[in-house]
Amino acid sequence: MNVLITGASVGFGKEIAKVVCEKIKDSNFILLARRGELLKEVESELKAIRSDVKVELIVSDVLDFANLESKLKDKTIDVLVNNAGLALGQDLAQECSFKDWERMIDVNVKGLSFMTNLVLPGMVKRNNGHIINLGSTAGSYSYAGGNVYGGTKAFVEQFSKNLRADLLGTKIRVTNIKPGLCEGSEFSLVRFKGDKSRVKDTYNNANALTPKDIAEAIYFALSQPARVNINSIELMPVTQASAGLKVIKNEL
Ligand code: 8X3
Repeated sequence: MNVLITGASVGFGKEIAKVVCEKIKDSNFILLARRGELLKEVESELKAIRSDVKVELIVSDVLDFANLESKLKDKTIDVLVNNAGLALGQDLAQECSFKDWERMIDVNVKGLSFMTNLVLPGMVKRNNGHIINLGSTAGSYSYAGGNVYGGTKAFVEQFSKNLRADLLGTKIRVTNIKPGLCEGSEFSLVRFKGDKSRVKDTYNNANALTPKDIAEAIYFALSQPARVNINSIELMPVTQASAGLKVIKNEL
């Protein structure tokens, strides 16, 4: 089984590779990310888990379309994990920079759509494949500062559902994984642009999800019998919930 993971150098991507490598004995990997040195470390970790695993590394941005097209055009991909994505900022919409919004739209929407568009025809031709998209609870629930980030993840949700509609009659499966608060990746460090105290505040005493929790959810979707499509898995730490609407009681 050939598994292509984007954003594979750290965090969720790395953990997904490790869990799948360990639990699916015939899994081989194409790991894609911008940072080659970190990818090499993931490769070593996978080889330590299973010495017979085949690993190919592609050092690229998911937006480098020409490079990815040439590197991936002849590959057989059985599983595409669209993991690359980011949040930039958690400010109120009126205070955000459009550059941040644009980057989130580029990676989370354009990058994910491009990878899917590239890999899907081969899957359909072989009548085999599973697309795992990394959505978010932020695509289903609103919160202040979620603005465009949540919007891109709502795209992932609807895109995943629409893919299922288009793929009806094939054996290809599509799953949207929607994590809530998760610690142990670079997500918040990127979101808060290196501000470690905001990262600390975010996770302090929250007992948040871990990348392993996300990877195990993905393994669950992958390991179902071929007749079962897990449409989505939404997971939050027990300490997090959508806690209803609120009213500000003053005169506006
Ligand atoms: C990230 C989940 O709660 O930080 O996708 O927005 S949250």
